[in-house]
Amino acid sequence: MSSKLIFLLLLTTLCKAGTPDRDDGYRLWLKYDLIKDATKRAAYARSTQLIVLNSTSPIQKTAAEELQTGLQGLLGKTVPIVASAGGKTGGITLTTNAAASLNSEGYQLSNQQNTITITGKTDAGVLYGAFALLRQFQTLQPIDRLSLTSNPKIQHRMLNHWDNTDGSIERGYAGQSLWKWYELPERIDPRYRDYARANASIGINGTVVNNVNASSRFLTAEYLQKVAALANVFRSYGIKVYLSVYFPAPKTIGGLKTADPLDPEVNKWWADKVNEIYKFIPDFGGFLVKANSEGQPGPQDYGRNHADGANMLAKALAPHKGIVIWRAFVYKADGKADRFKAAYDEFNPLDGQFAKNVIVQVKNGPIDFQPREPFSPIFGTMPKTPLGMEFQITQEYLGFATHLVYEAPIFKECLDADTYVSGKGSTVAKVVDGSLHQYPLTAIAGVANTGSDRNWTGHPLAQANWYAFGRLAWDHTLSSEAIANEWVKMTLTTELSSAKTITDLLLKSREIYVNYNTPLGLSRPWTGVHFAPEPWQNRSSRPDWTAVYYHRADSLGIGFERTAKGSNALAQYRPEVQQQWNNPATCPLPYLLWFHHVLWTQKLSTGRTLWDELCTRFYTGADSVGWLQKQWASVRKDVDSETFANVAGRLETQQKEAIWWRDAWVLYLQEFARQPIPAPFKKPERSLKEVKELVDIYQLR
Ligand code: BDP
Repeated sequence: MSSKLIFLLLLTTLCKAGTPDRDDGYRLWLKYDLIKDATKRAAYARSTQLIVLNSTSPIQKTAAEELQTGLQGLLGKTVPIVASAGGKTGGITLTTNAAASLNSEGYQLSNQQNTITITGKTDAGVLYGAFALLRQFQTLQPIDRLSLTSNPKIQHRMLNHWDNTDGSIERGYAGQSLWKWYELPERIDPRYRDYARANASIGINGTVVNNVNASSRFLTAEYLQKVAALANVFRSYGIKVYLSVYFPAPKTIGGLKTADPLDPEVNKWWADKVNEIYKFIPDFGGFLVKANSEGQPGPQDYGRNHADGANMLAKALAPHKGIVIWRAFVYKADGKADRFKAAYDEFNPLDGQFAKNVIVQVKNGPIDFQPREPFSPIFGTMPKTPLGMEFQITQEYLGFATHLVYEAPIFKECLDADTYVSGKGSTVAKVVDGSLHQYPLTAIAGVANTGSDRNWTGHPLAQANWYAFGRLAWDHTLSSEAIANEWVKMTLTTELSSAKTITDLLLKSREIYVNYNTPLGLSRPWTGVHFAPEPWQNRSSRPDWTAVYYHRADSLGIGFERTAKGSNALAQYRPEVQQQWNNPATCPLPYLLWFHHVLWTQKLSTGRTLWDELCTRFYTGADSVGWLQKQWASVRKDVDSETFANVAGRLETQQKEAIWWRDAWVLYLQEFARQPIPAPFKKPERSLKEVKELVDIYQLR
């Protein structure tokens, strides 16, 4: 071989090693690629010569092994796990200390004379500490003076999977269910462990494995064995399993004539069933229940209320320390009523009536995971009932897997909202973390966006949403920006300027989406696949499942009047909150049409009329997708080629769809507003009829 050829070959290999290449996204944020900077590696190597594990706890063993795996990749060396340091310094010691001033899952990291100690009060604390330490390395933080204490603010940090027995996922956009029911319990897909690792690394400690629209089959012995097999994998990662239950199961699989929660036989059936579950899964977490909601049966079918239903299940679970998570997502098929008010109206009168091991899980907004909603008025108004938060990570209303929407700002907007229930500063976060009302039980759930796609979430950047949910569930005071930046560095690139560009693009993505999809407080929760807007949709089996019910566009204006002039839903909030939203002239624009029916010709604080402002938002929103594309193109050199191309392709689709959605709204609304598209924007190239056809084709797919 000529020396020239050898040189060329060498050059190609070097270039390949230097440029990230072909990453399928499977490893998520736990990539552990070799840290490029040799000085950094050497600095880290000084304190990572040993992993000292002096415990037989399976969770601590997991912690040690995770550290070993992580360090192997990041530093390129095998770090031995030993039972004792034998007087040597320069290692990592894992330890529990029951007296440590930490809460039960918190951890402390310290580095003294190049010896790192990870302290937890419990084994789980040690595991979270181990991942936190790895995060320090992955994000290239200095560790010589490491001194960090962190406690989760919420006890139950959970994913809710809306997965069915046939492998489908309700509102899932990343393939089929991760759980291969047909292979379980005999075959354990290695992916279950990787799922658990990812969750544990961000502090998630519970998983509801099946859909809230639950099949009774999950309560049969056949399925309990399958669920137990999953629990066996998750246990050493500190994760408990929960099941969604079908309320009439005593009838469907128990052979009883009723599922009345006050019936003694029904009570006995549930008690026996729960005992059986705990035989299969000794650390089973409990039940999640959707009842008397969207056609699901529940206690009201027997003239009982939600508390009766929840308490009956709670009684069965209490001896095993299991909990009931009862959902507040309810509304009746009443076209005259305001769906906004339904959950509060049903649940608020029940405050204080739930058993001790019940937590009521409330969606962040009063309607249904819209791109922007005001916080649910239930938060803050049930001081005697622990309230858990339900966020949606899967992008049901956020463009599925083709639109980029980084969700931390959605979660934060709700958590940071002030309920004013005990004066200024009574944020939703303080309700949910229990600090405001001293709730004995606290919980936060995210409806998962995971699936069988190789990269777990379909859109590669949607991994950031799973990550952000976990980080905020642990500590809601973290900023959206800090979380995004951390995720980018762990997942995509540690090159500072590209990491900053991607962080910035993530942070702006939600507002861009809102602009071309639901600006100024529009919403679109009507029935269907929930992808493209169909503002013309006016027929459905229920009036509150039509588009026109929500936007209320007419020849005068648009928006849902929820002040005293309309449904008066605003009265469900504290006066201080009402004051912010009550007056259309001062109501913040993002919430305007949530609460007011506003004239097309009304001048807004921007100086434009409502019609012009709507158009401006629709058009600039759609145009901004072009900006996202440009930003993404600029990071090409620092992002691996497969991920780069994957995101670039999706952004291209997003651009196309954003224009289509903008056109759907403006062309439809123009028929009411009867005004031209304001300059400098150009009339859509297609007609309303053409847009409708496009949507119809999509729905058929
Ligand atoms: C809606 C979804 C529906 C769910 C329901 C729920 O469209 O598929 O079953 O919420 O949360 O967002 O129960």
